[in-house]
Amino acid sequence: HTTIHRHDYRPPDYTVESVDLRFELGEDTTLVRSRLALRAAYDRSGGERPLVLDGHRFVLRSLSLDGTPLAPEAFQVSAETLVVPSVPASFTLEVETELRPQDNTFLEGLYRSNGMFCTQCEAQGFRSITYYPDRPDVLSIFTVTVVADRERYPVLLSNGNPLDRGELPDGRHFITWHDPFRKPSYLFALVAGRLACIEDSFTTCSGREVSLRLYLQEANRNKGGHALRSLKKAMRWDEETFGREYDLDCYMIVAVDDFNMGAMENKGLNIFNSCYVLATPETATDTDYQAIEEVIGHEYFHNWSGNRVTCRDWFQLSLKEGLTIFRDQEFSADMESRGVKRIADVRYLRTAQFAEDGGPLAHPVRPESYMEINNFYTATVYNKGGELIRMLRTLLGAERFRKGMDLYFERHDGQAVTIEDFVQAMADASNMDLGQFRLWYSQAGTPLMEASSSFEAADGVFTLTVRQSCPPTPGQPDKQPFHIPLVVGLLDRAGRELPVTLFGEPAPGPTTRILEVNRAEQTFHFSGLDSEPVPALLRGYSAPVKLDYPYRPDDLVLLMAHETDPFCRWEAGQQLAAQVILSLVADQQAGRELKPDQAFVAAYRAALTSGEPDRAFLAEALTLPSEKYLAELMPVIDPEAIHIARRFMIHTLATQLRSDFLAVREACRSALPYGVDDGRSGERRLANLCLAYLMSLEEQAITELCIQQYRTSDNMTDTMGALGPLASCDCPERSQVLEDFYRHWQGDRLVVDKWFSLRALSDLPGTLDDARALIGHPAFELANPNRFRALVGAFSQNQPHFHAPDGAGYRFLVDQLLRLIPLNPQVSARLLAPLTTWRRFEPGRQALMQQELRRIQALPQLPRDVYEVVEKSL
Ligand code: HT7
Ligand code: ZN
Repeated sequence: HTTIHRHDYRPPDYTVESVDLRFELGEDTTLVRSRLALRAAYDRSGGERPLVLDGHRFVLRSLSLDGTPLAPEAFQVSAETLVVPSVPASFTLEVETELRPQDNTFLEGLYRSNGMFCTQCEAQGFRSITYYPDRPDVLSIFTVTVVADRERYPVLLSNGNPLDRGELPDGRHFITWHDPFRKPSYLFALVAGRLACIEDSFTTCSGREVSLRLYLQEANRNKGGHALRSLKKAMRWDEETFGREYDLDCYMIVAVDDFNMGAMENKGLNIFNSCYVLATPETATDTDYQAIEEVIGHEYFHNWSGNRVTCRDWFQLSLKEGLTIFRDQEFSADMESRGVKRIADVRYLRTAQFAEDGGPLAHPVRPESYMEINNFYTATVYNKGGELIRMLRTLLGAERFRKGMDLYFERHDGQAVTIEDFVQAMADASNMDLGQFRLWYSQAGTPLMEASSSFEAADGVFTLTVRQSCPPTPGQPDKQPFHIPLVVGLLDRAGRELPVTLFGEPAPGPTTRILEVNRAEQTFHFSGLDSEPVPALLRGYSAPVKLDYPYRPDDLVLLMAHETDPFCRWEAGQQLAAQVILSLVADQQAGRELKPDQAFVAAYRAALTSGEPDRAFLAEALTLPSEKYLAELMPVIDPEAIHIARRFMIHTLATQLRSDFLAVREACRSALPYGVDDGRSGERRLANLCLAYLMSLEEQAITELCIQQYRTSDNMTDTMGALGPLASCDCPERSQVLEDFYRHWQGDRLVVDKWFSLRALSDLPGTLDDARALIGHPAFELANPNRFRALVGAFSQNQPHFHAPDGAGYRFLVDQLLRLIPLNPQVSARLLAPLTTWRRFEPGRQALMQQELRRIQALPQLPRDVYEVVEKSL
């Protein structure tokens, strides 16, 4: 397996002026005829260069150049390419290939899912359909004819607009699609099947009517309304926020059950994992509804950030993904509660992305090399990439940032460009020097900011000193200082916001301000202060860093109660909780008795009974830091001690605040029927959080309350709110309720996924045995990524069980991966991630985790995806 380096990039030798594809879809074999109009893009006076096309996993049927079949000696076929050593400057190449989509379990290229044909071409799936320069900087005009049996496949779709349709002999029919926009092969899509369609329309800001069509299985016809509504919201939002209008006459979305990732932004024809489309109140939780809105928005926003302006090469992946993540986060923030959305995004970044940065696969937002590009669809490229865009907006200000976006789209519409082109547009539009900022794209690792302060009472000056450093990462032992926007505020002891006046500036300054940190150590002086303030640091989580400031517990309590920025207010509570839990972890490790921390209980009670009107925010504030986040804070992770300490805290709070939890839950429950977007999702969340705390008491009366909620619930949010705690409850009712749930929902694949996950995530001692048994359950499907993730993926997130000291959890994961690797290497490689963090554990677990990685390493003919992850992590 070879490594590809960013610096080896060369422009393509041949470009494709146009491509005509004809698919004859069959039950046994599928025939693909491709006609490429190719043109040399280099100066031929310096010598002729061979035509090299990518292609694999199909049978080559015929090959001709300008209408004449190529003699066998005129071309060479290798495992991954077709080489034609001598070609004219401009010519037509016709290629005929034969495929077996029904055998394609990799789920890339053309494959079958649930009786339909569909495609997934990003990043390099197109090459398993036909020979092609399968790279994002070759843009072409596609015309696609799809031929299939009319009865089985009444719906035939591809990108763009329908051009022609008709009947053919033997009960077949065809439709020809034409996409007027030049696009790279990774944005090609095709769908054929017996599908229901729900329709709507959208009038763009310039008055054009766009037909919106959502295709799904007939049985799911009633489940697409929310996705379509979300699409219309996203289309309007992009016009209003970024001035971006949709460009084709129709926008199609297809839901498929077998899909490696979340969704795919193919031009005019998005293909979605059905879990990001289908929802009814009975089958989807509030969180599912929000995720659907976000992913629908994400794929729609790609139409500009990704499709109209695409990536020059895959090292530039964050150009489209970081930017689009930022756009979808902002969309969701505008649709929901901005503060709560920011907290959720920070939570994800600090668990998933920080773990990447601290592990053997750490890479910069713009990687320097890869073996398998599919392994680089990571939280670093996506979410940290999104944070870099957010920092640019903070540094430039909203107005100049928008000017930069406009300039970027204007300059590069129709092009395949680089991250550097994006940053240059931002620099040009703002006249800012972003030289140092560019290091964020090239240096991996999470910077640490250590802050300290002092106060001179005599002259009322508060001094903040900030030191930044960044730990070494693979291939990058030393780091240069980053350009970091540090947004700060100051509070007095009564919790009032103070003006932030930099020494030497006229008073009073604004109540929040952006400090630009760009050296290894920097000092800021704030004047005009009567008493020592409490600083609110990193408001809005203004940079993806770890911040260390020696807050005293009473500072944190003050920030929890009074800070104006929702992130900082939430973060104060998280820090306080983390301090307390980590000291319990130390007690547990030392064999000391665990004792309640009364100051923390008091602070928590104050929050619980504060009457905070944003119930979703309150739920976030009352949720203890996750086991994974706590693990991030420890030099050597002890999953058992973390679990015990966190459970002890939950039990302590539930014991001491029992009546408060009951009262808040009661106040948040409503007799009204559930409504999507009824404005009560925050209340449901808080009520269910209170129930989860109360269930830790293992009291019969509470268990009955929980079962009653399960039985009377009219929506999946409250059903799961009851089932989650029940799944971890050692009570006789548990198995009845879980059985009842399965029996009721066995016909709904997405709900059955929830059932598998509930069981895999249970706290109870028999969870590993249960997970093993579930592998043999008739509803378990090895080859369906959602199902595999629901059981095996969820189990690997169950910290105490996955990290069982005897290694049985690791063994279970690898036993299942050994079966999945031959079927789906891409999904297998992603699910290996929890094992790659072995260096963070004590020697016993380290050895067990490595041993399991070696079992995979020993497989003959390891696929490139898996090989790369295993080799880099061992
Ligand atoms: N751009 C899409 C990425 C994607 C993908 C990548 C590799 C293999 C399968 C895949 N399915 C979708 C999704 C997105 O970020 O919008
Ligand atoms: Zn994306």
